[in-house]
Amino acid sequence: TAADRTIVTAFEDNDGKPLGHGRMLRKEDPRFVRGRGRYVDDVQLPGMLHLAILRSPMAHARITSVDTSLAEAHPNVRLVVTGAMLAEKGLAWMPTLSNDVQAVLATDKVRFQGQEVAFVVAEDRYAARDALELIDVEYEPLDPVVDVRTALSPSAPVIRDDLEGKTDNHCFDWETGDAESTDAVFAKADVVVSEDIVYPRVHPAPMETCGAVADYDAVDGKLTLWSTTQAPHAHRTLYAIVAGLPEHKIRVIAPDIGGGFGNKVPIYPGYVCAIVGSLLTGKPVKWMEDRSENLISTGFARDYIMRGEIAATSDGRILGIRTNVLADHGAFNGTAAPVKYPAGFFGVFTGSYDIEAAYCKMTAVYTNKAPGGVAYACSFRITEAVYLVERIVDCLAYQLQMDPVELRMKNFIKPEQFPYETKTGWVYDSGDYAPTMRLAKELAGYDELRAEQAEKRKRGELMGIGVAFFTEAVGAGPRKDMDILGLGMADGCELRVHPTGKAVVRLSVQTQGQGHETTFAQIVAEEIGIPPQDIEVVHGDTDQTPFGLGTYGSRSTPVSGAAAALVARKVRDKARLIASAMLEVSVADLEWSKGVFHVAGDPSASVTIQDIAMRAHGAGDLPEGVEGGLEAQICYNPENLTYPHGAYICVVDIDPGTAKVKVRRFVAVDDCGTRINPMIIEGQVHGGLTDGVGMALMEMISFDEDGNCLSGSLMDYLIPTALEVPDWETGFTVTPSPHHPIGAKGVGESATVGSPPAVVNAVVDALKPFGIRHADMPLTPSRVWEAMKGRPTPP
Ligand code: MCN
Ligand code: CUM
Repeated sequence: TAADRTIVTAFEDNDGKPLGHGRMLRKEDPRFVRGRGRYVDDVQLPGMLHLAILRSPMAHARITSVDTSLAEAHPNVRLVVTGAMLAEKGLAWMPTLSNDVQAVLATDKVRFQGQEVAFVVAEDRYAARDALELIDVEYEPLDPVVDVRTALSPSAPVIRDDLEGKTDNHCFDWETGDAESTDAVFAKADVVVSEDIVYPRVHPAPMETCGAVADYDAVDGKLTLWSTTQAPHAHRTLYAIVAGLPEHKIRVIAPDIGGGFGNKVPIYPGYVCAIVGSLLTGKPVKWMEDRSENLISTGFARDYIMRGEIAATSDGRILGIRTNVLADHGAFNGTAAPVKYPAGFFGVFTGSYDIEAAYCKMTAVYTNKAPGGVAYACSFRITEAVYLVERIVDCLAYQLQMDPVELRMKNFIKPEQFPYETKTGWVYDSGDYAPTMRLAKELAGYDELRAEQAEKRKRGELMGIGVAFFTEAVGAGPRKDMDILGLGMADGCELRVHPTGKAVVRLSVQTQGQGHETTFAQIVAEEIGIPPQDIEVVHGDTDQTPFGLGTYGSRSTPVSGAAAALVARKVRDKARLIASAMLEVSVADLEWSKGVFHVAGDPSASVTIQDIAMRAHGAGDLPEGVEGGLEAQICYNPENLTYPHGAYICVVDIDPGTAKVKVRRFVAVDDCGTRINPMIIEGQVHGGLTDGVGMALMEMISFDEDGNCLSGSLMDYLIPTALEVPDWETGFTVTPSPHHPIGAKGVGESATVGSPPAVVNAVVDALKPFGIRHADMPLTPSRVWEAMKGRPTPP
C-alpha cells in the first residue's frame, strides 16, 4: 500500500508505461487543466439562437391564461412557445424514465415551483431572459401538498388529476422480503430496536448545470443534439419515440461533462424545448440552465422517511430487519430505475449481515415538489438502504451497550457463504468483510481512539467515533431482470487496431469526470499489450459508438469494462491466428505475454501486436478463414451485478458551546475487486467522502409550507469545500468479482453510499452522554444543539 500511495506528479511519467492496470495520470487532464475542455455551453454554431424557460413561481396552481403577445413583440425574440402550443403538436407531455408522464410545458396546472410553463427563443441569452418577464401568466392558486406524511390524507388536493381516474396522491406501493417470517423472528427476539430515520432531499449539484444545443437540419432531416447526458443512446431512442423522428436521423453528443452525479440521467423538459425550438426556427438553439434552475427543477435525490426496526438476541446476533418507507417522488415520478425496481435497489437494506428474515414495505407519494429521486451517486437507492441499516445497527449497539465494530463483525456474512443470497433475493457475488473491517480499525487506531474518547468524556469533551460497513450492488444489470423503459441494460464495445498498431476503442458509456479516457485505455492495454497512450477512447456520441445504456449506478466498469476486456480478447484471439502464420507454428505452440506472441520455448521467435496489426492490413495472404483488419465488437450482458464493499471510520469533535461538528479524521477502506487505476479510484473515493460529509452535516433541499423551495442557490444549499473535510485516509482490500472477466467491481458511488452513516454514527456517538440514540441529517449546529438538549432514548 505504500507504493499505492505514491503520487505521480508529471504527465511525462506516463511515457511508455504502464502497459495496463496501475497508477497512471489521466489522459484527459492535460485538456482540462489547460482550459481546453469542450462543454455543451462551449458549442457555438452559426446563427445559433438562445432559449430561456419561464418557470412557475407557485408550487400548485391552475393556469387560467397565458398572454405571450408582449414577449412576441420584443424585437430580438424569434419564438414564444406555451404548453397549449405543444399540446397541439402532441408534445406537451413526455414519458419519464419510470413509465410516468411529465409535462414538457404545463398546460392545465403547475405542480411544483420551478416547473416549465413557456419558453422563449431569442437572438441572445439576455433578450430571451428579458422576454420571459413579458409573458403574463394568470394562476389560480391551489393548496400545495408539501408534507409527505399527509399527502395521502383524504382532504389533500389531488396533484395528478391529469392521470385518468386518479383520486389521491398515491404513486406506487412496493414490498420485498417476507413479512410473516420477519414477524416471527421479531416475536422471538430478546431485543427489538426501532427508530424513525429520515434521509432528507438533497441535490447532486454538479458544477456544470444542465443544457443542450439542438440543431435540426431541415434539408437532410437530421437532428444533432449536444446535451449534458449520462446516457446518450438511451436518450436518443426516447427522443425517437417521443418526437417521432427516425432514430438514425438523430445524433446525440455528450461532450465533456462537468459532473453528473446522476443529475444528468433523466430527460429534462429543457432538452425537449431546445429540440422543438430548433425544429420551429430552423436554427440551432441553445438552452443552458442557471444554478437556481438546476437546484429547484432537476433530479433531486433521496427524500425517504424510514422506520427502521431490528431484532436481535441479547448477545448481539441480528435476527431480522424490518422497514417501512414513505417515499416522496415529487410531482412526476421521474426516477431512473430499472422497470422491475421502482424503489431502485433499496432491497439490499439487509446490508452486509447474515440474518434470518427481512421485510420492507414502501409507499411512494406525489407531492408538489420537483421530480427526480434517483441521483447523487446513489447506486439506485443503495445510499438510503445503507444509511438505514448502518444507522439501525448502531442503534442496536447503543441498546446492547456493545461496541459497533464488534457487533458488525459478529454478524457479517462469512467468506465461505458467497455467492450469498439475501433474504430479499439479491445474490452477492463475492466478499470477505472481516479483513476490510480490521484494516479500517488498524488504520484508524480504533482502540486508541476509544481510549482517547473515554478520557475526553471525563472532561466533558465531545468526541465521537462512527463506524459504517456497506455492501453495494452495482453494474445493472442482467437484461433478463433489468431494463430502462424496455431497453435492456447491456453495453456494446468496439475495438479497432490500426495498421501501425495504434487503436481506438468505442464505448457506449460516457464519462462525467470518472476518467474513462484513461481507465478504458488501460483495460484494453492490459489485455492486448498496446500502451494506453496508443489507445484512443471514443464515447459520448451516438454516431460514433455502439448502443448501450450509459453511465450511472457505477455500471461502467462492471458492464462496459467487461465489454472492453472481452472485445480486446476477441482481437487477441484473431491476432494469435495471424501470429501463428507469421511464425509458422501452430496456435497451440504460441505463448502470450503483454503485447507479444512468442514460440513456446523460444522467446526470440516472436511478433508484437504491432507487427501483427501491420500484417493484418498488409499485402500477402492471411491464414485460411481469417479476414483482413484487426478489429472486433461485442455486446456484453452481465451475468450478475458486482458487489463492492467497504469499511469506514469517522472521528468527529463537537464544540459543546456552538454545537459545531468538526470531522477530524476519516478512514475509508474500499474493496472494488480488481483495481484498474488506484489513483482514479482514490479520486472517486475522495469525492464520494466529501459528498457524504456534505449530506451528513449541511445539505438539504427544503421547502416552506407553501411549497416554495428554500434551497435555490448555493448560499442556501450548502455543499462542502476543502475547508470542511479532513485529509482522507484510504486503504483497500481486493476481493475480485467471480463473474466479471477481470474481476473488477464498480466504485464510483461507494464512498457517497458509505460515508453518511459513518459521519452520523460519529456525531451520535459524540452525543452519547446526552442520552441520544439518533438525530437526523443534516447535522447542522442547530440540529446538534437541539439534540444536545435531549431526546433521551434510555439504553
Ligand atoms: N475504476 C477502477 N477500478 C475499479 C473500478 C473503477 O479503476 N475496480 C475506475 C473506472 O475505470 C472509472 C472510475 O473508477 O474510471 C469509476 O468507475 P465505476 O465505478 O465503473 O463508475 P462509473 O464510471 O460508471 O461512474 C459512475 C459513478 C456514478 S453513478 C456517479 S453518480 C458519479 C461517480 O461515478 N458521478 C461522478 N463518480 C463521479 N466522479 C466525477 N468526477 N463526476 C461525476 O459526475
Ligand atoms: Cu444514482 S447517481 Mo449515478 O447512478 O449517476
